[in-house]
Amino acid sequence: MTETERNPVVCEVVDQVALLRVDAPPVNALSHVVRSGLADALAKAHGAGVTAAVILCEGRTFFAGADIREFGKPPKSPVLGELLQQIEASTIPVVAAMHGNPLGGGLELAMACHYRIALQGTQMGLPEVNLGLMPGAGGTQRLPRLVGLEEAAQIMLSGQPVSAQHALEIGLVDRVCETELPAQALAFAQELDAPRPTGLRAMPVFDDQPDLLSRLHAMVQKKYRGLAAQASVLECLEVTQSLPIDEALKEERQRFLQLVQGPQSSALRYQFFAERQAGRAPQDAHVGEIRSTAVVGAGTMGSGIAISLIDAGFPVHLLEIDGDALRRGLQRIDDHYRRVVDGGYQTAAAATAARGRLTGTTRYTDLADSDLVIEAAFEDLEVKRTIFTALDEHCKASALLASNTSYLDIDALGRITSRPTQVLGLHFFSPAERMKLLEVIRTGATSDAALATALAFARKIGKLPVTVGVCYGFAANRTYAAYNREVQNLLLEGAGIEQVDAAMREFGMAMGPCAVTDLTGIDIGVMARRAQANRPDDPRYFAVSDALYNAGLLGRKSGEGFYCYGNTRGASTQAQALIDSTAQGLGITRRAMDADTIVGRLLRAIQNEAEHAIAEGIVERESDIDIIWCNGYGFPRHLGGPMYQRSLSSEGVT
Ligand code: 3H9
Repeated sequence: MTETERNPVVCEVVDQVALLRVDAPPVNALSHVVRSGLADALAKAHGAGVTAAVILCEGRTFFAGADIREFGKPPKSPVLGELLQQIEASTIPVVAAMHGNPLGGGLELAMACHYRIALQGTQMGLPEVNLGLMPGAGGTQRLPRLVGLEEAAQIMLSGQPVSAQHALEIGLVDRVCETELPAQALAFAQELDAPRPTGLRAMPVFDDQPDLLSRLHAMVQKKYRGLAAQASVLECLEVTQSLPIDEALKEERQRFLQLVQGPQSSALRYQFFAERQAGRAPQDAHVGEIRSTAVVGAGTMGSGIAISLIDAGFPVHLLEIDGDALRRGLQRIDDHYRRVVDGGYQTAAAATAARGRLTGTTRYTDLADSDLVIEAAFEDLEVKRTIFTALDEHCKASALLASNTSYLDIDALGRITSRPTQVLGLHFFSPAERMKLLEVIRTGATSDAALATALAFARKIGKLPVTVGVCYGFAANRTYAAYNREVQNLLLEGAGIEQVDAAMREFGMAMGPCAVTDLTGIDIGVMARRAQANRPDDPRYFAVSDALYNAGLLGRKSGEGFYCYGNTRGASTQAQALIDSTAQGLGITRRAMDADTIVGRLLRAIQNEAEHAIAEGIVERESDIDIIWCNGYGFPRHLGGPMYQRSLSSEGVT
């Protein structure tokens, strides 16, 4: 700790128990100043003749992990592992009193304590894999000793947190309290008479669970293919089985350090900070309260949006133009809840509670009290104009009016209302109830307060918002169209359908672009382009899609598109013949193409279009494009995104 750094750790002695309170906002990350403050406070507690010590945190959470901003910098003593060994070796029992999100190094610290008490509602875990890392301060050794190998592997490989209740059931915590964590932790500490050596329990071994290791290997191969962190977690569990704990901890640290320096962790850490930056509200903007909401349009998108809102606890009026359309929408929503309950994804009680928050209506007057209305009607400017005129007439003056349009001019929609400052776009991705990405579209007139309110709301419904400006297709569809346009160029120039898809899958995309187009339907893009005012005057422009559309090859919905979906599978010979004849008609000389060329050209297409969008002020920063691609279009997060890839190649890294 330097002299200018505030010591975030305060130690007070209450009834012979040392309370070590840490206050390092926003999330009590275990930075150097926190680690050294804790080490000093613990040493002092020992000298104060106390019978036990309790470590607890102020603010919203117990330590949310190591300080990610310190990764890649030279480590400063005490490193986390050293502090944890000091805690574990303490001659007085140490109790971790947890609330909020004890994660990563935070949970590792708690596991080095002799006892753990958690406030109801606490979510704890080892999410290092989400940053391309593995636990590096004893997590791989202490967690299996507490909860067994299978549960520990599950927690570390998935990176998913577990609830306080579950933690109690598996032995990760000793007690769960409903309220008053500090007082409860103090009382708990006073009951103790000796430290319990958690770290020195015997390590469970794979030999006692014959098929566990092979199941875990199969999982890593299949579910986490190509991910260095998950592979490393499993290898570490395997090779440390027979090592004494000190050596096992060294082995773990080595692997952790290797991962920190690796390309996947760099990309994932970049993603972590980019995600938080993308939806940042304008400074000092007033965040309004959203209590009641409405969705206009009960089609697939509208229903999905309504589900997202009611699942997050918001009451929703779902409006349709007539009773039949409304019934169909409500039926779709009921079907969704039946599926998720049957599949075990949601409890029946939670589904019933969510469904109870939804009211169907055909009357705009029912929307009078809504704080936010999201229009998700047919993609036609005239239809949307009519809706916005009605909304402006019936909704209270303070209500925000949002459109879920994918392409249309939201400035124009704002202008027909009496409140253009409160009009914006909320562009959900399909399926809206599952996809995290949300483009928040700010028009030229949207106020800072309206934007900040929409961004806060987006977070509350569990979405990942990215703020963009108004242009045809905004940032996501605009760059995706550029990608798709280049796919068509490649097909015309000689690349095969399966070859393009295989190259992109091999690169890491969740699906190849031709298969995606078949899934969404070739007609969707054709219709959108036909409605486009300034269609580029280029005969190649989506010539392949037009040819397939004219021949009735619409994709999965028609049984054939780029691929066949009937008895015969694989690329459609008819589609290939149409591509060949279109290329011939355009006088294009076809040539063989390799995977590197395909990947390189497709990435450049995205990057170039993104450059234009940034230059026009539609997108603020390159990382926003990466967030869009990784969360909207299946770009692998561990590769950082298309713009991140470009920054690597300009540095000569790839
Ligand atoms: C680890 O622990 C390795 C160890 O095994 C071994 C070490 C040797 N560090 O997300 P929010 C910032 S790896 C630094 O918006 P929420 C974040 O950038 C770590 N900063 O809040 C943001 O800053 P800003 C394992 C961090 O309430 C602010 O805090 N731990 C860290 O929606 C608020 O964050 C993790 O992976 C950090 N560790 O969610 C946990 N965490 O305001 C990562 C957050 O300037 N964190 N910040 O944008 C999270 O999952 C969420 O932040 C959390 C709160 C759930 C805690």
